[in-house]
Amino acid sequence: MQGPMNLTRFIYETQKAFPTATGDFSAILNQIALAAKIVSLEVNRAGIMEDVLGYQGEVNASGDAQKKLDVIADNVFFNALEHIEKFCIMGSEENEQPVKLPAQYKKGRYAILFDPLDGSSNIDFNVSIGTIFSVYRRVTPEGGDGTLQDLLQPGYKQVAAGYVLYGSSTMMTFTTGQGVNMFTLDPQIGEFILTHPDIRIPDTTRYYSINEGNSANWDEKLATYVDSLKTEDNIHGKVLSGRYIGSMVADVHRTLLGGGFFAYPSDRVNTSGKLRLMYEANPMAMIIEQAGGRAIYGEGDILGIIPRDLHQKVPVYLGSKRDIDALQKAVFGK
Ligand code: AFP
Repeated sequence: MQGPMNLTRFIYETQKAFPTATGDFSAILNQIALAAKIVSLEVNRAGIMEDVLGYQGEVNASGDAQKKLDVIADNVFFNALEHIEKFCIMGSEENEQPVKLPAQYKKGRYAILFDPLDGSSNIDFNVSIGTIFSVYRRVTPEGGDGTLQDLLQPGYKQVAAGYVLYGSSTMMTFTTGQGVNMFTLDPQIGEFILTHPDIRIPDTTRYYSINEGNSANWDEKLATYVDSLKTEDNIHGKVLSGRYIGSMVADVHRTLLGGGFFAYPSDRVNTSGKLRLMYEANPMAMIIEQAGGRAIYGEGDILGIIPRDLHQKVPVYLGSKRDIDALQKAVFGK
């Protein structure tokens, strides 16, 4: 009998297929999985902790609790990754500046960016949230500390990207440039098990995903396109259902498995949208493209953007190739 394909075995077998592999990625992915398990536990306990400590109902309780979890998750990821000597510099959505690694550790060949708890305003409502990560090969000379230059690379240079979804189950999805694989945490044994190998984003869908609360500020062409999804006059030839969680990891996860598109466009108020290029858009774009989909900012691909700032925002439209092709043609004339 073949045992379950747990994450460690998957990494080991994938590594065997590349005789020149150094094992760096194995260490990185295993430590990300460890951090994800710890954050998953914290997220699951968040509601109880609030009740037990009697914070509920206090004016700032929700805001504080949410901030606390953001900081906890940030520390958990940092602590899991700082000592493995695979990185030369880190970037966290929680920190304005690049994060240097402690002096006592050797500096490695990679740079990592992570958003430790994306969608955290949803915590109060027990809605799914997630962690997003993105890995680059360093471009500064090996040996010493990395710099901003190692982090500020275009998305097509990512060597790995992934997310962890803390939902009704905890799932870890990642790509190292050879397709996308998804693992589900078995809470009984504390292991991530491969449940969705080599995911391909479907061509057909029942859904579209965008915050229609902002539609009064949208470009007219986008409004017209989204309206067409509520009639049969669209590429799917049927009325679609709107699904919008407001937690990018959860919305992209559904899009990856269920097709269609997820968008956070620019509008008259948010002229570059809301999502961060380095922490949210690039890693999700790599995953979606590796699964056969497309991810654009408008006229061009997200992965081609030359970044200028660690926290810069970018409009995002990603999903099934057919849907993004149609949206790009209708809204951006390309
Ligand atoms: P928070 O971390 O503040 O909850 O923001 C989450 C997020 O960056 C992303 O995960 C969502 O897709 C997006 O914002 C939702 O934004 P809107 O609430 O404006 O729709």
